[in-house]
Amino acid sequence: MAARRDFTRESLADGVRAGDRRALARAITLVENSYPLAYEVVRDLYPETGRAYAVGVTGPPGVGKSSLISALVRHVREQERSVGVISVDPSSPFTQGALLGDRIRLADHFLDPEVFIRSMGTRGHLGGLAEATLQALLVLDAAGKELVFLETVGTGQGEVEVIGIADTVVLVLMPGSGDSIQALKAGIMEIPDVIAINKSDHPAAKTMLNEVRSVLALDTESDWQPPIVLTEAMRGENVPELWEKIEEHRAHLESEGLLEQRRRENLAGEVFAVASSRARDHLQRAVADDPELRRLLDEVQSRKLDPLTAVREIMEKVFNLEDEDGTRA
Ligand SMILES: Nc1nc2c(ncn2[C@@H]2O[C@H](COP(=O)(O)OP(=O)(O)OP(=O)(O)O)[C@@H](O)[C@H]2O)c(=O)[nH]1
Ligand SMILES: [Mg+2]
Repeated sequence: MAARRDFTRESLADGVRAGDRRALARAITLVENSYPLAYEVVRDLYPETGRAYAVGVTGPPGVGKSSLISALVRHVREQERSVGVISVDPSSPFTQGALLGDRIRLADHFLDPEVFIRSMGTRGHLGGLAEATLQALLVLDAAGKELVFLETVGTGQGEVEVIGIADTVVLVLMPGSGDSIQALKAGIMEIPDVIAINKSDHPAAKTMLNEVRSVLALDTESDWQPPIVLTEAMRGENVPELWEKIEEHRAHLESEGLLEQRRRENLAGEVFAVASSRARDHLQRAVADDPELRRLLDEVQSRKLDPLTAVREIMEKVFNLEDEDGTRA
């Protein structure tokens, strides 16, 4: 899927600006495969972004994130708002694999020209999923999507970079998501802005609600107490209420000037996340390609050289860095 003849840097950027589906699809495919043209187009579009509101939806596998997003999309479409959905599946090596399940659940919206849905797996990204997600979000933003939902599977840490660009983060749990409760309690998982306990048709939903409440009660300092909504995505139960809570969070951020602050922090975080991921790749490649650096690793493994000395030498050689390895007195 190379950049085809029919799109140039200018025509692709213009197509995205006009919200043209074919241009959008092409731009995101290029983003996904780290094509230089995608980089140039996002660079051209970037000054026009910052208008879309990004809602991150995270939670353990199978809790109903896609189903809830589908229901939320239905709800906001009644208000005539244009929507983008990026569904990120870090466990899927193939985009197609990631697509299949979500396709079925989001299929209701495929005929709606104001809804653009895209799944992304890990294939093809040189810069990792955080980079691809950020770029895809910027493309949808430039295309004038008012709302963008970012879905990613998460149990605490790995998803942070993907979801870290969201303005409002919704954590979806279901009866039986005990591990997530533990992760919240232990502070491994960040407290989200809104919590949905989905599959409320399940008999243990109320128990789950109480458990989540008791964990949140531990935090009395924050000026925003995350609301908890019991939902049933399949029947659209309490979906308007969930959307209302998301809107309330947005209003909270906007009224206190916190949205601007959060976005600045998110963008800085993304720059560091992407740069770190690239630096790591560069380091791994450099070590793999350099027999002398590989020998340092061997020596550590055979206990001839201590790890920090190896780190120091590798950093010096690969990044020209000295004294950055914590070995200072
Ligand atoms: N009983 C019940 N089942 C639900 C509800 N919401 C979703 N499901 C079902 O739960 C399963 C998983 O739903 P998805 O929306 O794919 O969940 P997900 O969190 O996006 O899953 P992954 O993306 O694979 O992590 C599907 O079989 C849904 O039909 C609900 O409210 N009640
Ligand atoms: Mg899903």
